[in-house]
Amino acid sequence: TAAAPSRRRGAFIVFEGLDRSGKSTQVQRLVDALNARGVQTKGARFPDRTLSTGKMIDSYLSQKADLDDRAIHLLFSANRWERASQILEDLRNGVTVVCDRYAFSGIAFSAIKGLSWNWCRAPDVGLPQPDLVLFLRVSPEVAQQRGGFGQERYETSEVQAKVEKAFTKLGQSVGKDVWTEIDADKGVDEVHEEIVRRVEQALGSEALDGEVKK
Ligand code: T5A
Ligand code: NA
Repeated sequence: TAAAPSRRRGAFIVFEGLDRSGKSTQVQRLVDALNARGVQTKGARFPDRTLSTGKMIDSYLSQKADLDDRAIHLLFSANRWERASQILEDLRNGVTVVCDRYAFSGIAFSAIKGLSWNWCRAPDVGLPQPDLVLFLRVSPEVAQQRGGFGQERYETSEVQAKVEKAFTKLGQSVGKDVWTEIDADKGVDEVHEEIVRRVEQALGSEALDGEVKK
């Protein structure tokens, strides 16, 4: 596929999924593949542990610090807002941004604690909206084969099962043209090829002639 004409904005592509669904692996593969085709592309990830809010989030996830459920929710959102203007600038300059987790993770991981969906959604309202969400669906059995659970918060089969339900509900609230599920039980190459097919369709979208959705 040829590079998109320069008058177009970049595409905002978000990966979501459970632990060990292969998000980080596939983000890197996609960034490299698009750049190799002449589509200027950058990677991003949330939480971004290098930002000031990211340090507090890192302490929370690694269980060095405890925080109120609402406080950590707002920090995850603030972490996205810290990066938002850079993402917007890149997209407007024609750079495609491929992001490892975004606001869907924010809602899913907080809603399972009993916080209301509307309260969870509110702090992310106004952030750049993805043109495409790739939800990597991995079965618990396959995820298990990719290594045991780590020491971080949320890395238990109980939490993962609840989060999967929350993601499924979120997916139903997002248009099918934006939210797309990928069978992530398959091998790295096979998953990558499927992702490239979906992304090629998104890069052809007329939406990229317009402004970034918020
Ligand atoms: N969170 C996040 C919130 O609560 N609120 C928020 O707002 C946000 C943004 C962050 C945690 O924070 C929560 C969610 C998370 O609990 P993280 O640092 O993003 O955590 O960690 P994870 O995304 O969970 O990272 P993982 O490393 O577990 O999963 P990935 O990125 O999905 O998987 P990846 O690519 O690192 O691969 C894992 C292993 O599997 C292999 C890889 O080589 C690697 O060893 N692998 C495959 N093996 C076979 N076949 C394939 N297709 C494979 N793909 C990868
Ligand atoms: Na990861």
